[in-house]
Amino acid sequence: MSLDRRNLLQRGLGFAATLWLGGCDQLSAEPWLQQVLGSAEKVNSWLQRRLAGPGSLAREYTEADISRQFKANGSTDPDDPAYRAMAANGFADWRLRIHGLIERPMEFSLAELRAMPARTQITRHDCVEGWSCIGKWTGVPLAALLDQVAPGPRARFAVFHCADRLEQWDDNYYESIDLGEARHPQTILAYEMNGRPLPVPHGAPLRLRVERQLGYKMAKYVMAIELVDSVAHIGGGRGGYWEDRGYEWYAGI
Ligand SMILES: Nc1nc2c(c(=O)[nH]1)N[C@H]1C(S)=C(S)[C@@H](COP(=O)(O)O)O[C@H]1N2
Ligand SMILES: [Mo]
Repeated sequence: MSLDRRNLLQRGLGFAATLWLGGCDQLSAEPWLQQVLGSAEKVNSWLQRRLAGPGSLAREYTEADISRQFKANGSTDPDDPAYRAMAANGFADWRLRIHGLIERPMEFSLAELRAMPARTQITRHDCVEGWSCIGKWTGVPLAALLDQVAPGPRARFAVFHCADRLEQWDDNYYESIDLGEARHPQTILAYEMNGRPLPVPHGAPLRLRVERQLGYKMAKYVMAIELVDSVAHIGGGRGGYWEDRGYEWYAGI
């Protein structure tokens, strides 16, 4: 993918890309870079969907590439009282609820998710604001959960409902992906980061990883997954918290 945003940056902005890969450098102060990212993004969302193919894998890295510090962004400490109570108790009472257009609505405790076959991947998280960090994620492939709940024939999207709301807005964070992306092998619900239980700033106890897309797709503090035929009736109707505020729904990198 020669027009991939990563390649574009690495070729055209070699020095910046080096910094970028080394840690979590803040490049958003550069207006010209934001322009490059903005226009590349439009090309990419078009290209990615047509050329990359449903099974293409995001690049995976080695242990040596893991960022020493991984920036936490957006909500970092939800103030919802029910969430706070669960966090205080090590999430022993937390349950992931899966509902909507499925044959078997189910709930999963953290222990049940941890007992399922896991996948670990070291990937780069790219935030639309212009920073990246590399981290190691372990969790349950979403495909395995879908197999258990059995989506019905009308189900097209998985919607992730989160525990947090950002200060200035009224609705809780939410995100959605289509079922093709949901069944992609690198789409996992992660409960570990860098070999430790997922910390609260990064979305404890469970966060989505959708490795071919930008950071805002990767819902943290996931409480429920709803299978729907359309996202029109959820939130502002554009499929996600930031999508309702103008970002692209397909946030291909
Ligand atoms: N629930 C929830 N998920 C979220 C956010 C948020 O504010 N709330 N921010 C998003 C954005 S913009 C990014 S870049 C990543 C940040 O993940 P991190 O804190 O692990 O870096 O989470 C995404 N998922
Ligand atoms: Mo982000």
